[in-house]
Amino acid sequence: MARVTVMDYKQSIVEPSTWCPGCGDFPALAALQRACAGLGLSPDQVVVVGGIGCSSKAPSYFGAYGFHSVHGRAIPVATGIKLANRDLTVVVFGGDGDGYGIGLSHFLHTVRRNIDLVYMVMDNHIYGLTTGQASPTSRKGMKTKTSPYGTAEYPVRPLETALAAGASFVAQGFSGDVKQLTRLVEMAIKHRGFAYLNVLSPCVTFNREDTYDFWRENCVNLDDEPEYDPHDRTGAIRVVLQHEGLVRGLIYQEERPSFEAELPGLAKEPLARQFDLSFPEQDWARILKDFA
Ligand SMILES: Cc1ncc(C[n+]2csc(CCOP(=O)(O)OP(=O)(O)O)c2C)c(N)n1
Ligand code: SF4
Repeated sequence: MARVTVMDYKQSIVEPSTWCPGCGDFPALAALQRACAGLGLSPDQVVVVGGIGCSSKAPSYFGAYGFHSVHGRAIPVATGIKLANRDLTVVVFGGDGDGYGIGLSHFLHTVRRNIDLVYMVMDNHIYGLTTGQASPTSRKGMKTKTSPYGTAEYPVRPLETALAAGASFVAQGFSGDVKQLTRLVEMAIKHRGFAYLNVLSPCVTFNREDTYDFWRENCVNLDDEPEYDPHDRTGAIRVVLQHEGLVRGLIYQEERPSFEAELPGLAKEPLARQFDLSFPEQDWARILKDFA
């Protein structure tokens, strides 16, 4: 194949995008496109999986394989894809509602299993697609459609949660800094194991509190902290607690075998190549007819 460029990854299956102008998901998707092209990955070796939400529509806007699944279940779908063919780069791209609400248990179990996936969460602290209800990461007291007097609950704190659950890679990026975000995505793709990347990605339509300016002004950039050691889990938890989650950059990374590497059945060829998976033409036609 000819040299891969970012334009290969910009080929959208669905045009035009339904994302609002200024949505933080645009730069985050651009970072993923740049990272895949920058690493020279061929689009036929990349799969993007979404659940349901604005952010979860990413597979439709990305020039590679994609699977737009159901709300909160993107990680199990991605796990199946990865275990069937571990040669693929599998990226889950979704929202905080999708991943930290209905999908939270999948997140925790995948963290501890250390399956070799990239998980990018567009954390806008709101339900975007359903037009502005409180999400699991909405700040306590935040006024939303479902909390007109302010939310009564403390938010899920995903960075601490992932670190405490044993994550081997934890990073946080910001849609207002595509350069850093692209670098973090590249590191996440290269990491062997579950690479969790929370992205502070403003919803410009339904969240007027967590804006580009708010995050730009209030986030500590770990790239500017030369003393910070991203290989010390206790230090990572400390820095996240100290800044109440308002940090960005690589927070923690540890080398340890991925789930697939621990399974003897997957040690040789990917499963997809161990069996004949060819599918008769007439069966395709029958399945497509069922969905028509
Ligand atoms: C099982 C199920 N429950 C609820 C919904 C309704 N629903 C669709 S998207 C969504 C939340 C979207 O928020 P988030 O995942 O944060 O993504 P965003 O739209 O903000 O990118 C909800 C509750 C659904 N589609 N399926
Ligand atoms: S509603 Fe919010 S999250 Fe959805 S596309 Fe618009 S700005 Fe983005």
